Parts: sequence; structure tokens; C-alpha cells
Amino acid sequence: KKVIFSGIQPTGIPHLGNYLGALQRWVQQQNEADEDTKLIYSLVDLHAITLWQNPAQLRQWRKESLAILLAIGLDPKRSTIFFQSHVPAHSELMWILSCTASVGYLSRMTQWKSKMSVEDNAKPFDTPLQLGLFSYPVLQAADILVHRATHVPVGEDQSQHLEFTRNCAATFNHNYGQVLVEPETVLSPAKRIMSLLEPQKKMSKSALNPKSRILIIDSSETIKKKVNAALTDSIDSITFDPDGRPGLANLLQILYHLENSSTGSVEDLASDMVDISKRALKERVAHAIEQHLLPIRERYQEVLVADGGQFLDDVAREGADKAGKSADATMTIVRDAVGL
Ligand code: AQP
Repeated sequence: KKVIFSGIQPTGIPHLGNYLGALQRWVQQQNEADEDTKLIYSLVDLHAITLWQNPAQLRQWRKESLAILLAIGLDPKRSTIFFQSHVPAHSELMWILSCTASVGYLSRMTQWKSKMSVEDNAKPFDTPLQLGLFSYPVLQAADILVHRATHVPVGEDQSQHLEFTRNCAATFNHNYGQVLVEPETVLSPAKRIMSLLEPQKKMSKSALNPKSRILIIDSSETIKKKVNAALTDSIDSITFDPDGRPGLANLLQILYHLENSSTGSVEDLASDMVDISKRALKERVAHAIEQHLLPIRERYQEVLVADGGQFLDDVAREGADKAGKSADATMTIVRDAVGL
């Protein structure tokens, strides 16, 4: 049986990278899935606190992120949508996996290496290097394995964590018998959308400059301004050259994935536009983004206030209930296998 699982941190409104790299794919998979496929999507709020979050802000982001998942087209009747912190089995399996997971393997994770050096300006006090930041991939492995996921759609930045997840499952199974399922990574064609201002880096929620990313509820005006300010180069023609012209290549990628990724290649798109100005290209990119995001923004505003906020609470409660049953079924087998 196919089980699709994925998650997103409620650490702000998702950006175009989150959308093209992951969220859009979640909706496609939901819409193409047959009756037997289980779809489980989590707002991973326990992951969000690996870096300090203002509690009131986090509360607000959790609500907004849930509204976004509904606005992009996830249907709570078809997909299980829930907050990670509402299902304690995720944390329990994390502990059990921690007892067999390799510290050496964890210390090689690139995300750990980059985030341990992040200057956390928002934090009102000093803390030592946190254990949670280091063991984060074990919780991610537990999220996936506790639902016996077979397929995990993510952006490329998560590939290494998925490899670690398979390693956790294999190690556990080696010690205790065939209990956990090793999942496959499903990369979206738009596997890495880059920052608009520093196109060698991925577009990211935590980058300090908000002009580096387009949020999926940005107004048309804001989208135009951000695309206009995107860093390109001084060469006149349009060519697709991710190494030599990363800023331009990123805009072409965005356009390609929004407009016509089912026909032709991004190189074809670039050669069709070889003679247009960069200004005209940026106008077309901004227009494509606006067109695509407008219905999402409208639905988001509706969902956020539906039933005076009660609708979101109901979706979260029902999601937690379904996800809890799915996770508990695995935990019964896991506890038994371990001797608990
Ligand atoms: N730039 C990107 N291009 C393609 N996919 C991306 N994803 C993130 N950035 C890009 C994918 O989005 C999903 C959810 O990500 P997340 O919020 O759980 O974590 P993240 O990867 O840490 O996302 P951010 O926005 O970049 O946050 P920070 O700044 O905290 O690192 C994942 O499937 C991810 O691959």
C-alpha cells in the first residue's frame, strides 16, 4: 500500500521555493491518488522550535500555515493534515530511534553544520549549542517511519535527511526484525528554487532579507517589486546557464515550472526568449507568479476566518485524531519488537 508523508515547518508563510519544491506536489499527489493511497501531511511544529521562536509568533504561524495548506488545495477529507505536536507517538519513536541512531552519521548532516553557525538575532538570551538542532533528523525520521510512509515528496535540501531516515529504519530492523518501512525520496522537478538576491543560496524562510523570497500570499505589487529587484547580470541576451548566470537561470526555472513544465525544457523556454530584454522577462515572470498565486491568496483569506476560526480548529482536531490512529498502530508493533 502506498503511503505518502511529508511535512513543513510553521516558521512563517511558505515561499515560492516551498511551494514549487514541495507543496504544489502534495496537492498533485492528492489529486492523482487512488483510493488505496494514504496521504499524510504534517505541520512540524516540534521541528520549528529547534531555533528559538517567539511563542506568540509561533502560535500565529501555526494557524496561518494550516490555512495555507488548505488554501493551496489540500482537502482534509482526502488528506490527513495535522500538527506534529498533537501526536505524541512522533516523539516516542524519536527516542526509540535515538537509541540506535549513529552520532557520527548525524554530525555529517550539512543542515546541522550550516545552522549551528546561524546568528539567532531574535533570541532574547544566550544558549549553548542545542541538542535538538543536532538530533532534528532523528525526529524527522520518526515522523516518516511512524506512519510507515513509502514515498516522501521533498525539495533537494532534504535528500540527505531522507537517506538518514532509511539508515535509521535499516538499523532498527537489523536489531529488532522487519518492523519499519524504508521510504523512497520523491524529488519535485523544481527541486531547488534559489534566493532572488543571492542566487547561489536556496530561497529560504530564515534568510534575513525578505526581498530574497516571494511568499505565496504576497500581493501583486510586492511580487512585481521583488522580481524587479532580483539580482541578474549585465549580459544582454537570455540564456539558461545556472553556473555562469545563476540569477537569470533561477527566474527562468520559476517561469518554466509555473507556465509549461509539461512541454519542452527550460532550455527551450530560454531559447524562445533569447532576444527579449531582461526587463520584459521579469515582467513575464512576475505576471506568471501573480496569476498562479492569486487564487491561493484569496482562498487563504477566506479559510483563515471561516466559522470565526472554528473551521481551522476542527480540521486540526480531526487531523490529529486520524494521524494518532495511524501512528499508534506502528507504535504497538515497535514497542512489542523492542520488548516494552
Ligand atoms: N528553495 C527551495 N526550493 C525547493 N524546495 C524547497 N524547500 C525549502 N526550500 C526550498 C522544501 O520545502 C519543504 C518544506 O520546508 P521546511 O519549511 O520544512 O524546511 P526548510 O527546508 O528548512 O525550508 P526553508 O523555508 O528554507 O526554511 P529555513 O530557512 O528554516 O531553512 C521541504 O520539502 C523542503 O525541501
